[in-house]
Amino acid sequence: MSTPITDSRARVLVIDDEPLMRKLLTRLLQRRGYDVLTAGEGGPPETREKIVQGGYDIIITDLHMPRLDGLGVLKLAREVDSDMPVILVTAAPSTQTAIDAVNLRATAYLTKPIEGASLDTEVQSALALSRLSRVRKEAHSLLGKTKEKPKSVELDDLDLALAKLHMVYQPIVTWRGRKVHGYEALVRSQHPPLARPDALFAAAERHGRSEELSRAIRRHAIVPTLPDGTLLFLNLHADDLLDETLFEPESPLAQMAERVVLEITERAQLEQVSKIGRRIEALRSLGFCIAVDDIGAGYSGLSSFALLKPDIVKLDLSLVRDLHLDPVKQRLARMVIQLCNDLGIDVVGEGVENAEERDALLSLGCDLLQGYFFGRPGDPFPTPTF
Ligand code: G
Ligand code: MN
Repeated sequence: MSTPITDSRARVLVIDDEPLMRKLLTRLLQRRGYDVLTAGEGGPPETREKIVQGGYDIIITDLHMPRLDGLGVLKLAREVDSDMPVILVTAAPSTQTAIDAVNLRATAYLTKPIEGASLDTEVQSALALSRLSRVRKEAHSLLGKTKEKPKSVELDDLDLALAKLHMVYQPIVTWRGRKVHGYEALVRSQHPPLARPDALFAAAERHGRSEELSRAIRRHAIVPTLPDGTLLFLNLHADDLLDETLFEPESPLAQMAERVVLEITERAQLEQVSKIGRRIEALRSLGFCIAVDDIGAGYSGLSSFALLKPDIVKLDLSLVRDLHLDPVKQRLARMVIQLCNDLGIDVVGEGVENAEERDALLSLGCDLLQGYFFGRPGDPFPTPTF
């Protein structure tokens, strides 16, 4: 007699284009006490429908199928339910499909011929894991304040994300000059779970690897093809100010310091960085310009002006959004811009999405502009539209 499974009558969706494999898997699973649904017989539309309909606890899918293959199934399943366990089976394993499977968080990657015992183990642990994540989700929505636990696979995710870093560049234009003033370098990763910079930074921080991430960003940001006459704007994390390598005169970044603006976000907890004034001075004497980023995002008011004595100030996009419609925002922006004019500080308006916001900034005396209206972040180096 086969071992009884704890979760009796769990439902398995078996997807395979070969009738014989479907039958084999079905028999194997039924003998172990699972209910089995099948798909694959009617081609992709039918398979898609069955996946979307739900009514199963786990998917076991063949990898190589015409049109909708196993990775396509996995992608679709992730859209339907990000925690759905999906086991891929293949007679022809390859490194690339295994990597893709990891990136899409496949639960397991099994090679045919399938052994009953290993299938059993995989299915049971997959079901337990998905139940666990459902319980956690429920607890989270019930209690509201339970912190998202870092996923167990996250360290692998972070490694993959770091291996797949790249930079995109967004133009900052001078309206008066109708030309590019500089490019802001923004980090991206091609590893989907950590593609967004905020997720990436949070994961790096949890694993104590912020410094490694920041160094990788600085390495990647420098591109020899930076167009003549333009500056490179680079975001710094507050903790980067504690990294000695940032202050090394022979570093590739310092070598081009005269063309680099280091952006320090106003959201940063700068008070916690000791001797901050001296560190900023050291950067300045290497030739870097300093910008305060995200002014108006509402963290520490204007105190960072005194601390950083910036060369450039960047107005947060929340302040720019609908600026033409909002007298309160206009007043705040006008104050910042006037103050900066008096101090000889350049102002960049960020997140400009339409002509009205552009004109509102121009009328307040802000000539340096950045936003989707002029150009989205892209491969080095996008040409803006005016
Ligand atoms: O915090 P910081 O200003 O460095 O962040 C810039 C972010 O704003 C980038 O992720 C960039 O993609 C985004 N961004 C740039 N321009 C626009 C815009 O016009 N609208 C919106 N919503 N986001 C923008
Ligand atoms: Mn920035």
